[in-house]
Amino acid sequence: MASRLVVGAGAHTKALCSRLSETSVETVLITEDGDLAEWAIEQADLTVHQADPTVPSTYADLPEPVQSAAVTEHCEMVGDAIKTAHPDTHVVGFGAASRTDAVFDPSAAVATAVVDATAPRRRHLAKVRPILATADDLAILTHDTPDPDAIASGMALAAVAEQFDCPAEINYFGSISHQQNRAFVNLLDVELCRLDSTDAIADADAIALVDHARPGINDQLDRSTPIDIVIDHHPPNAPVDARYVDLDSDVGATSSLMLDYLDHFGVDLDRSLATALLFGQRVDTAQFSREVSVRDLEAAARLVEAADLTVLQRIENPGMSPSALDTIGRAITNRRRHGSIVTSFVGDPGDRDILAQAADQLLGIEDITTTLVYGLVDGTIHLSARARGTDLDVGTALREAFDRIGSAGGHADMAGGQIEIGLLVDRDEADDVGSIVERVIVDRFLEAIDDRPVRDLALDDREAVPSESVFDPPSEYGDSR
Ligand SMILES: [Mn+2]
Repeated sequence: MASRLVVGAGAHTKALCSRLSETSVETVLITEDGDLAEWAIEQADLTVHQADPTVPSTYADLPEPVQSAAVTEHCEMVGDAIKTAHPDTHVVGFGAASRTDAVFDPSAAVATAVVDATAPRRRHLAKVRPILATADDLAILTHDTPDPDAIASGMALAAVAEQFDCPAEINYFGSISHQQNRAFVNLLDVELCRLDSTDAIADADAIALVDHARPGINDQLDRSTPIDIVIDHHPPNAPVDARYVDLDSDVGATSSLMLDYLDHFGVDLDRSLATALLFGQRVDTAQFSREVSVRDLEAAARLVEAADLTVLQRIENPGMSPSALDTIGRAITNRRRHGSIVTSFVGDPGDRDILAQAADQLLGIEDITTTLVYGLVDGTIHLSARARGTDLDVGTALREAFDRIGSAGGHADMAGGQIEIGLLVDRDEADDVGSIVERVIVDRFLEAIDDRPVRDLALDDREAVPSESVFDPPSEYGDSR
């Protein structure tokens, strides 16, 4: 069996032995320090030879291969002695040494660790500790109809709370109906509590919002509900009020932020949590293509190692129900083209999450940059819009078109909304609901787009976008006078 040597004396060498003996390679301590040797004899995973480390004969009888050696003192002499007995051993010397294979500087490593541990982000994370350490229990609330990022973030926060012996429950309003999300919750056995009223969480000692930031906005809480913890990556539209607030829009998913908490509080990243967080990231960043940052990718690199990729594959390819396929079929058949925009009314989609998939699907049509798919469920019109390869901000377009008669908004490239049908249709027109809905929705949407809400680019970028006039025909063709 291959072995690794630790050579030296003192507390520093002792600490090193403790750490290395936890690894799978057999650790052998070579020391002249009697106290250290005595301690080492008591250790189960450690072999010790009390001998002069500076002479080759000390190493002569060690069984091959001696894979590596960490030398904490007299590096040059010890290095020579080891190399004489075992020329292939990789010798790492602490401090400067010309005859070792690699140099390790413990004080630099400690300094780096101290800098990391006291970085602004770490100092901020530490502030959630008193809340979790003193709460009797924690109600974690996702946004309505939670997406994988919200659910995974809830799971991670619950794991952190448990570290503080604070029982935590993940709650949501709305439904989990998207096939992938259902597969996610089922395959990873996620415990979630669906709420019909706010009573259940009103009793909780502490409340945390994940993947959204304000009570009553995208959840069913009263707007005045006092909130203890907020962790979110969306830029807020208004000030956020809570005892602990972590708003960080540098990342593409709340799941990326949650890995910081697991690290900081030393919570074990188990397989199902890693799989959940990776799925949360992948969905929110559209497979790492949208609003993705280095921090997301660094977190993803670690999650990939710990996650169950077979389960992730099953979650991401759950198979489509026949009725979902029918709805997408209707979205394709009923599509209406307006230049580079496609709109489609699907009637009752059965499941409103299919609207988003249909809107994605239609975006695949040649020369189409913007799609709007909408349907009617229980007297409410649900809308889903997508934009790609255009400077149009579809979230703002949807808000401008429908916010007065319902609620609508979202990102520049993906957005959604809801409108109560009663606001659009009189009772005596009830026969012709479909065509009235189509007219009102399409007219308002196209009108809002005509006002062209562009994406919020930096001013320089915005000026660089070609103006419409570039595409006008030259005047000699258009003007005959
Ligand atoms: Mn998110």
